[in-house]
Amino acid sequence: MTIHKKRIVILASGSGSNAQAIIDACAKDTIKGTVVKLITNVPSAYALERASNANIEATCIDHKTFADRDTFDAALSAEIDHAEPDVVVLAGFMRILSEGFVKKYLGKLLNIHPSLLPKYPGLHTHKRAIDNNDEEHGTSVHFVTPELDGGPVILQAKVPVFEDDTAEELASRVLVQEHKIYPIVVNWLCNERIALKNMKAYFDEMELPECGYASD
Ligand code: NHR
Ligand code: GAR
Repeated sequence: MTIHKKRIVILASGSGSNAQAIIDACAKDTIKGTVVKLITNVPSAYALERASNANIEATCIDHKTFADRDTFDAALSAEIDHAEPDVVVLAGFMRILSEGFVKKYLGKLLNIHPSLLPKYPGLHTHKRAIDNNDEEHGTSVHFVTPELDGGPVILQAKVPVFEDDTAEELASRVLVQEHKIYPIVVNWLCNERIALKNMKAYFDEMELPECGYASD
């Protein structure tokens, strides 16, 4: 049987180290997929260079040049659809997406969020974990639904928080884990082992618990 590689589009806003981890995993065949396009909303995002270095089509759709969120989302969606993706990956993508956009890609759209969801949806998660004296922190890969960072969790990874941690130190400890778990989950979606049904995440047809596959 021929396995058709899934077509992956990555959306990023910054450095793109998670995008790089996914690009590398595709190159090594640990993800049965091909990154066909990378799109940023920020012209200076280093993610664009990473994509061109890997001979992947890279485009910027600068949200600042659009009158409102809906026209930005429409342009973004048109650019994505051009690539005919099976999987759309948010990798450090920093714009909230409209309900219409999310519904169009429901079940194909993944995000990695730097906290142990449902803790700390939204921004500044590392600082919030430190300010609350949390002993552990981490990252969550989830299906994207219209509720911001509220979609069902597929996999999480934990890291310790040390007493004199700065937000930057904690962020880089979290990133190391992100680079490990995101390619795993992207591969699961490429292999159709995970699915979104009735806003719940399933793994091999089994409903996943609130904290995803590796919950304790
Ligand atoms: N869109 C929907 N509908 N649902 C989700 O779960 C989404 C989403 C878009 C992005 C990533 C998310 C994260 O992992 C994500 C999940 C940006 C913001 C934000 O407030 C919040 C969460 C996430 C991404 N963005 C500001 C905005 O006005 C801009 C902030 C900035 O540019 O620095 O869009 O954390
Ligand atoms: C990652 O830690 C990701 O979880 C987080 O930004 C970083 C991006 O790093 N995402 C968000 O905060 C989304 N709001 P990268 O650009 O090097 O992949």
